[in-house]
Amino acid sequence: MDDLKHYIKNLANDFGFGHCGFAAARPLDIEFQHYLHWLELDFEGDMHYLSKYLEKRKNPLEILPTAKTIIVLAHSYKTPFEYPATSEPVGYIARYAWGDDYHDVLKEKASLIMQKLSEKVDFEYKIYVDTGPILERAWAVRSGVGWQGKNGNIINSELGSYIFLCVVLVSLELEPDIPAKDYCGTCQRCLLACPTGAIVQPKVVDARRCLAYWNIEAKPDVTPPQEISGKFGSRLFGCDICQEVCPYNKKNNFTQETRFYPRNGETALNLIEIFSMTQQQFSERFRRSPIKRKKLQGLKKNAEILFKNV
Ligand code: B12
Ligand code: SF4
Ligand code: SF4
Repeated sequence: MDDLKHYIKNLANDFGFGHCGFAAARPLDIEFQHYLHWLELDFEGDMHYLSKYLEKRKNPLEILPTAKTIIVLAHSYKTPFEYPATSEPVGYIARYAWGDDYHDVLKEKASLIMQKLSEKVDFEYKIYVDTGPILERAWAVRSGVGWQGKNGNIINSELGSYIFLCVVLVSLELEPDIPAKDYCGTCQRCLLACPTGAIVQPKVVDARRCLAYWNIEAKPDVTPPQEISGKFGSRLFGCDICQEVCPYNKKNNFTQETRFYPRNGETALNLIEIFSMTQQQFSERFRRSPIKRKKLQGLKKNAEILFKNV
C-alpha cells in the first residue's frame, strides 16, 4: 500500500503537482454542516447550483460507491509576473486567469496519472476539477494538502495559496495523510485588506460581497449594487487582494507550467481596447482562457464599471 502511495506521489510530482494528499472516502461531517449553514445564510447569491446534489457533496460514496480514498492534487499557478505600473486605464486579471483554463490543464494531467496507474493496478476512479458536487477545499484540508486560511483559500506551507485543486475518487485503499494544521495564527491581513468586507468571519466568504463573484460570475444584465461596484478598483476579472497580502505567498517558488503564464505577458487589459474589441478579437484572445466564459458583453460591462471609477 505504501509503495503504491509513493508511486502516485511521484507521478503527481512528475506532472507538476506540488502536493498530493490522501484522505479516507467517508462522508464529511462538520465541514458539511458549515456548508449548509453558509447556504442558509444565502451567501451563494445566484450560484444556485451550489445547493444542488447535497448528498453527493456530503458523501463521496454517493458519487462512486466503490471509493475508498480521496486523492487531492494541488498545482501551483504562481508565476514571476506582476501587474504593470502604468498611468493608462487598465483592469487587472486575477492570477488564476492569466493563462490557460485550469479545468482543462489539471484534468488532462490527472487523467494521464490515472492512466499510468491503471497499467499497474486495476481500479475505478472519478476526477473533479471544479467540475462537480465536491467540497474541494474540505478534502484539501482532510488530505493534508493545506489549511483553509482566514481568506477562505487553501494554503500549502510550501506552495502558498496560488494553487488549483483537483480531487480524484479512487477505489484503492491507501493510507490517509494527516489533516493540515492551521498556521494563520493571529494574522488578520486578509480580513483587513478585503475592500468589501466579504470575509464575514475567518474562513467564511459571503460571495454576494466578493468582487470575484461579481466580476466573474454575474451575468452581463445583472448590475452589482453601488456599494460593491464602487469598490472594484482595478479588478477587471477576479480578485486576489486577500491573497496578495498573505505572508504565505511571499516565497519566490514559481510553477514550471508555462500554460499558466500570462498570455503575451499581459496581466492587465487596457480598458479602451476592451471597449473597441470585436467578437472575433475576443474569441481569438481568450480561446481556452477562463475569461472566455465571461463573454465579450460581460467583459465590457466590467470595464465600464472600472472606467467610471477612474
Ligand atoms: C463557488 C466558488 C467560488 C465563489 C465563492 C467563493 C467561496 N469562498 O465560497 C466565488 C466566485 C466568489 C469564488 C472566488 C474565488 N475562487 Co472559487 N470556487 C468556488 C467553488 C466552485 C465552490 C466553493 C464552495 O463550495 N464555496 C462554499 C463555501 C462555504 O465552501 P468553502 O469555500 O469550501 O468553505 C468552507 C468554509 O467556509 C468552512 N466554513 C463555513 N462556515 C464556517 C464556520 C466556521 C466557524 C468554520 C471554522 C469554517 C466554516 O466550511 C466550508 C466547507 O468546508 C470551488 C470549487 C469546488 N467545487 O469546491 C472554487 C474554488 C474554491 N475557487 C478557487 C479560486 C482560485 C478562486 C479565487 C481565488 C479566484 C479569483 N482570484 O478571483 C477566488 C477566491 C475568493 C475567496 N476568498 O474565497 C479555487 C481555490 C483554490 C484554493 N487555493 O483554495 C477552487 C477550489 C477551484 C479549484 N479547483 O482550484 N469561487
Ligand atoms: S477575493 Fe477580493 S473581494 Fe473576495 S474576499 Fe478576497 S479580497 Fe475580498
Ligand atoms: S493573510 Fe494571514 S490570516 Fe489571511 S490567510 Fe494569510 S496568513 Fe491567514
